[in-house]
Amino acid sequence: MPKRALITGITGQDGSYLAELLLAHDYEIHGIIRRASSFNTERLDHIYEDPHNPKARMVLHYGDLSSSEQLTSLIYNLEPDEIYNLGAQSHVRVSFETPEYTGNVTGLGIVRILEAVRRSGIQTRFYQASSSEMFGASPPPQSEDTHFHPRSPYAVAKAYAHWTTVNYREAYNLFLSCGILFNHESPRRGETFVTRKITRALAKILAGKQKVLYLGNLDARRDWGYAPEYVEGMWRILQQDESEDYVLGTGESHSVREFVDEAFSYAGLDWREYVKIDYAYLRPSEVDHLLADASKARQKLGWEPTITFRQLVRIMVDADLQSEGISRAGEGEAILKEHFAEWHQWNGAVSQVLEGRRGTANVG
Ligand code: NAP
Ligand code: G4F
Repeated sequence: MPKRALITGITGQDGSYLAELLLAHDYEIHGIIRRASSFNTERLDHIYEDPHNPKARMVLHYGDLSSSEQLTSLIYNLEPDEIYNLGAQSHVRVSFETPEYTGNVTGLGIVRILEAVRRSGIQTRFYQASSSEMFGASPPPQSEDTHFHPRSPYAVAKAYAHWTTVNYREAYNLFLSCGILFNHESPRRGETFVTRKITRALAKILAGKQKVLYLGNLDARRDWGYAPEYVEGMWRILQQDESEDYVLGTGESHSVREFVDEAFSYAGLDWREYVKIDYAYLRPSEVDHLLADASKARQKLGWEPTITFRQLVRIMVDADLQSEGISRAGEGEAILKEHFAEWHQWNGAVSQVLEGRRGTANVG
């Protein structure tokens, strides 16, 4: 019997990569998607199978983390072997504008899932997408033992969800694990996170569609890795004998300025001619420096990211150049070939997603 997984946030960056990885491991996947007035399954369309096909291994269901109704019935009816809670209002800057909504979805959503797990009595393994943002003002490097000092409504909500997961594990002896993941990026990264904002703007500048890139704090430092390697880490966390929490990150940090410089110079431009500061992008309270100490994941999971900062930038720039119809410098494709097995090559992972059969992967 194939394993059955339930994924919240399947339409997001990580959800789409995780779905691909689990399909490659022969899972049956159930994903929860939000009802929207326009299509929101762009990242999944390339792996979508018509549900009329009895062999379809990915099924999508409408639901929302702000309401128990569908979460509870899916957990009772599907009895998944594994549940990955990736759904969230995940944008830090936006959480300052929508703190109550962020608390409800990113924080309280976990209780709706864990109550259903506990009350149903099913045997399942649960993964919570915790975040390095929870470390906030705590100085680097940050590990599983580092004190949380959250600096945004998003981070506060994630800390609530994290401790709720730990509490349910201790109180009810359930298999519940948290991955405390540092920033991970890809061509599928949401367009308003800084890395993707930079690589997209660069491509548009080269295409003659944009003149200026407005950014906020260039001094912030992040530990940026490549998202497909992180979903492999999530999966490994749930394959362990014991449920525990793990930090995943590269152990190397760079400033936003360094990211801009690396991207623009790869495309042969001087970023200083295009980037301007817009104070609207500054945050009421900032996280200055995130840097992972992922030694526990290395030792216990055998997990170690292989894509370097330089390679990550090249993959992302190449993908955005391709989506603007500009011939890419070309290192991105070779990097994927060198680092990944069949499930993650340029054609399937990037080109097919860019071609986008927008909206085929919809229920209803
Ligand atoms: P993402 O691209 O923003 O995806 C978020 C997902 O959550 C989307 O599928 C979104 O659906 C869904 N969602 C939002 N509100 C929801 C709601 N009310 N009910 C149900 N689903 C909802 O985020 P990501 O980068 O893939 O990250 C995955 C998870 O890891 C998130 O929980 C994030 O906070 C966490 N995390 C991410 C990073 C990172 O660097 N990427 C690091 C640490 C932790 P729509 O497509 O409809 O918007
Ligand atoms: O790309 P960002 O918006 O990511 P941030 O805030 O680090 O959060 C991401 O990573 C977390 C893990 O640590 C996740 F939990 C979370 O869900 C999300 O995926 O901003 C990165 C840095 C910040 O310091 C920000 O102030 O870039 C700085 N920045 C400078 N200019 C900007 C901009 N960020 C954005 N989004 N837009 C700018 O124009």
